[in-house]
Amino acid sequence: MRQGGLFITVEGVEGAGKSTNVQVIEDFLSEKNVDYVLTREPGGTLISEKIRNLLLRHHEEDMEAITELLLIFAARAQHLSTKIRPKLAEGKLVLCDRFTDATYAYQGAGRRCDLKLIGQLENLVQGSLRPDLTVILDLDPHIGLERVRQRGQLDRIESQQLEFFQRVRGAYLDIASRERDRCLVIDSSQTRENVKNTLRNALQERMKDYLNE
Ligand code: T5A
Repeated sequence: MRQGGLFITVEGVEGAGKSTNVQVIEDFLSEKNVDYVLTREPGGTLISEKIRNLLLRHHEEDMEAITELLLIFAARAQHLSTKIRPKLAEGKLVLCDRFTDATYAYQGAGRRCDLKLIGQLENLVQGSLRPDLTVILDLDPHIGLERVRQRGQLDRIESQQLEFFQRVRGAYLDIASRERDRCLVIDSSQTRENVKNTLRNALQERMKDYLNE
């Protein structure tokens, strides 16, 4: 891994425990005295958060898949220019709750948008920037959706059918099997404590060069 700025992303289906485990990663980084910035997608800046709101709210008219895809990349372009790139350039570690793997999983596999088009937008908006490390919290969407339902009302994307989330999960696992060096898959069906310990041990191993340990 390169020294200085480091880009870590966290992914998974709904209810896989991203928020729960982003906190585990933050605790780990704080213990190691790493200077990090936490952010999220869609969102992370004033304008990108407005786009997030547009994406997650229910509307009286259906949103076209291409509209959703372009809004996500619009939010990402703003986020990259005003936050992610500047923070990486300062040498900070950027921890981002979801990034472009989510676009391949949700818009690509879920909504069946053209993967080639997603790749073109990725290159246009990101240039060569890709995450250094991606934590994929893997969970059967049956369990994930049940966890989310218990939390309250479902947003526009959470309201999709189970098959949609099965395709999303499959896409994440495909990405992980193609990019083993970048992706770290954690079984999120374990207890919170076991997920936490597995994740901490894996981070310790994957980040030892960066941490100089
Ligand atoms: N999106 C995003 C796209 O479609 N394309 C894109 O390119 C991008 C970037 C918003 C939405 O945007 C879509 C995907 C999403 O639908 P989000 O806010 O990150 O993205 O969406 P959520 O998946 O809803 O994220 P949350 O943070 O709300 O949910 P989490 O992080 O998956 O789950 P968390 O930690 O809140 O846990 C859910 C519940 O489960 C419990 C927790 O306590 C909580 O109640 N839990 C466990 N229960 C039992 N055992 C465990 N091990 C547990 N871990 C957590």
